[in-house]
Amino acid sequence: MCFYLDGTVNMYMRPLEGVTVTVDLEEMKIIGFWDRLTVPMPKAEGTDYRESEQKPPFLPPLKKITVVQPDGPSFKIDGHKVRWANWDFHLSFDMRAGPIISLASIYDLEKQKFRPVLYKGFVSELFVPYMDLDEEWYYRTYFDAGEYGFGLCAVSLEPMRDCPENAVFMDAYVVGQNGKPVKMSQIFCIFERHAGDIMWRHTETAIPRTIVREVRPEVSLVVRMVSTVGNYDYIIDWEFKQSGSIIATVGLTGLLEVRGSRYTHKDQIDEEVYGTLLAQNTIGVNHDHFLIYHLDLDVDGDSNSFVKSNLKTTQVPDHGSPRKSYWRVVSETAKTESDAKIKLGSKATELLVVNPNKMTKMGNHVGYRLVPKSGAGSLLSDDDYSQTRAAFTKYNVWVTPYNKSEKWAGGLYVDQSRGDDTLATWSQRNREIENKDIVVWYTLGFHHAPYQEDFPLMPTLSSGFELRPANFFESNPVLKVKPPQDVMRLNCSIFKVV
Ligand SMILES: [Cu+2]
Repeated sequence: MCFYLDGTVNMYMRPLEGVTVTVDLEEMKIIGFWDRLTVPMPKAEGTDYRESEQKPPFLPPLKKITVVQPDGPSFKIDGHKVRWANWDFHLSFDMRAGPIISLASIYDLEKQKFRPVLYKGFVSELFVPYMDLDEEWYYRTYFDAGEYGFGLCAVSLEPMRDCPENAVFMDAYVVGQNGKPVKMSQIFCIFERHAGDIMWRHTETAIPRTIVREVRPEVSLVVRMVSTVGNYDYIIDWEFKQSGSIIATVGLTGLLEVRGSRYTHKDQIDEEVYGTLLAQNTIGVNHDHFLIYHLDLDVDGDSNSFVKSNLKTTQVPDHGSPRKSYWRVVSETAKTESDAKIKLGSKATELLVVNPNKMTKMGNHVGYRLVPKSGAGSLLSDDDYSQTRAAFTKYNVWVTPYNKSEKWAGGLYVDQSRGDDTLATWSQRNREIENKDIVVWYTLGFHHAPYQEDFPLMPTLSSGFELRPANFFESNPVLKVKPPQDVMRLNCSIFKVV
């Protein structure tokens, strides 16, 4: 393929469509040329490029600079307001939801202003049903936010262990049983993450006698809370990237809920035990963890639409091309709530929230994509009592018009609820959601069939989703990020094994 190179090495962004050159790589000669828009050309004269062997690139030696962030944190906290890099958002604490991220907006260098992205985001409910029918187990279908208080179960974070050395901690306050405020210390930590990942890179090896390499390391900001709801520890992270992405991650660790058993070996088991024999007389019971996030996106304004972009396989008629098939994007704007109920995994779909009133210079609607990391949904039947109460797990994605009373997906009063005030019941009204202030509800699920390594305390298992700009910026917003000073990271050997 041919690319326009004049003055740049960024060849792949400047293709010359329709021009094809055939090169014999053994001979290193051009043996054919075709411009499909004009009359086919005869074979070109061969040109020998062998003399143009590349020389190794010159790379300066790494400088070693000790101490991470010697001048203190790179972000500012003013009350609930957090300001870091190109992001600006509020962080608050809720007894039921834990962290609430609101008014998140990102600075657009080209437009020279902050543009809104996420009006409000939080964990609305958790549902943890166990798959054991025994009398003392069948009712274990926990709603960790509505029944226990996901925020109320938050625990103090340990510096240097739960959060890295550059973290700043924030306290939270709850209402005590006597109505007085009670301080919960070190509930949030906020830190800049240098995870060793790559923000973007390219090595251009196709230019004769030259190697061009540009790399930018990823640096992001993380807000973390840990909620220990009984046996389980949930690590809740909200991560902001300079590229415009917001990544929500939940890590599961802590202790399984296990049942005692007479069995000491799998061969002895001759009945349904609802789980895995993890150790002698110990069965880890099968269960799920579902977290539903309330995501009130305001993509460049509060009037938004939800778009499903389906990737459809298209068959090519005979002789149309040597290829027989390709896929194309077929977009569909959801008109009402029923159009936006999605079970992930059934087909290739891109999920977008767009602002139909704002376009890029190229004419694309500005938007944000919801990129899920897993698509687990409830496997329980609709007439199962616990499933009726947690009907929000029926779909991974729901979209509703904003309604201030619709905050808690399992209902306002969850204890002994009957499922008559859930996201699923509100959504039955099938309200219009096009070009409105909409809320996306995303159900993140884990099916947890325990394994022996989960015993006695399970290593963290994570999942999450990404809210990623989709034609929100005119081009890559982090292209002009400067390469940072080389930084030597903290030496792990200071953590001694005892
Ligand atoms: Cu689990």
